[in-house]
Amino acid sequence: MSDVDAVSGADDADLVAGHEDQTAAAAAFVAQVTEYVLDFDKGHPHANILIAGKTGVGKSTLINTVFRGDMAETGIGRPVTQAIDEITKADVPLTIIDTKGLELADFTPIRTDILNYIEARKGEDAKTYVHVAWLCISDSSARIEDAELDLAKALKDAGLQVIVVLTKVSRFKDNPFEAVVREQFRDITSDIVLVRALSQNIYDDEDNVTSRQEVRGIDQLLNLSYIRLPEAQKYSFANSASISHKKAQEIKRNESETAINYFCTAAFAIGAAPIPFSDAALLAPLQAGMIIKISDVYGMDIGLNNVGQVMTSMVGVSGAISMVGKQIVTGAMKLVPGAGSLVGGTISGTTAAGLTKALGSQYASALSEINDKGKELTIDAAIAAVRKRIPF
Ligand SMILES: Nc1nc2c(ncn2[C@@H]2O[C@H](COP(=O)(O)OP(=O)(O)OP(=O)(O)O)[C@@H](O)[C@H]2O)c(=O)[nH]1
Ligand SMILES: [Mg+2]
Repeated sequence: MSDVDAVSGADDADLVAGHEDQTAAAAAFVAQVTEYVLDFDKGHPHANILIAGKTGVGKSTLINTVFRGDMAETGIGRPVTQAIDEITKADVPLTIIDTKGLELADFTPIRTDILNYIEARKGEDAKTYVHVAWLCISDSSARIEDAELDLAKALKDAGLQVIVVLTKVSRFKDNPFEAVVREQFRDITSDIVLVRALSQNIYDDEDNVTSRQEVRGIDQLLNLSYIRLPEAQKYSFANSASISHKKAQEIKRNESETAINYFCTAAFAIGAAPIPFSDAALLAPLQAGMIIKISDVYGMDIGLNNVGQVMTSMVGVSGAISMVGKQIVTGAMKLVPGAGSLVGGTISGTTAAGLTKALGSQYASALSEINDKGKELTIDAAIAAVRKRIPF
């Protein structure tokens, strides 16, 4: 019998606690997990993206293609001024600042609106800052308006990272309009991205479909925006991206690491003064919080009700999550080579962080594996993938 088995055997008594104790323990567990999740969210606020461009250039279409949840269609638009709409959607940690009016003859009042708005958001809190702007220009327009150049310059002067997005692009290589845009915007930004947010058929003169142009360029836009956003907003941006894009999968994997590292640091702090193994349940709410935030970044809302099921399935134990904290940690030991023998029956900060990292990494790998196979991310699929990785 290993040390771990000996220790976990001694804890079985916990599982036969009375029903009332279980309810109270479950409520306490939920409260702790919620606190961990809220703390994480505080440090990883919404990503804020301003989008500007003449009417009909494809702003809404682009938003729906890049992000999950059909943001532009199904999100809630809050009109701030005549020119500005803030679009948000529950469970997508993103604020789109949709602006309009760039085509108007007198653009001046709108420009003032936008700049005042950006300034006001600076005043509140670093979390409300708008850092990145997508200035959309239709490739087919083949000309650049003074208002577009003027707004791009003003946004840059206001401290934003301006990305010029050529929309509805047909030809990506040696695009003549791209060269014009690069030249005209050279003093403002070199971030120019060509996109096609909708696929389209190409027809010959007999109206037969001769070929099809697929959605393209979104990965470059995702990549550039991700790079340009401040660290704190990267997690939310990755979370909000539609998983159908290759780059989105990559940044989601990256940001699941951000979540894992965050919770490992918290676990290390708990074990900084080594905790007796009997207190191992202290780590379970934190690890549950981590599983929730890893799920979130993949756009999967597992919620407090299912997190226990996912965790216990990972470590081969069963029972109410609130009552199996120690068993979870015991199970997690099996994921960490060498952690099986607990020196003096205590968990050090390093062990606590190691266990947490092992759980998080296995879970994130399971999710990205499901995604790589092109399967839908569901809780059942996640549990099945986790079980396959860690057979008990
Ligand atoms: N073929 C093709 N059509 C596109 C593309 N992007 C947008 N469209 C079409 O262009 C039209 C306008 O797109 P929207 O996304 O509504 O444009 P918008 O910039 O949001 O327009 P406003 O909200 O009026 O300012 C729609 O019919 C879209 O289907 C694209 O990449 N390719
Ligand atoms: Mg629109």
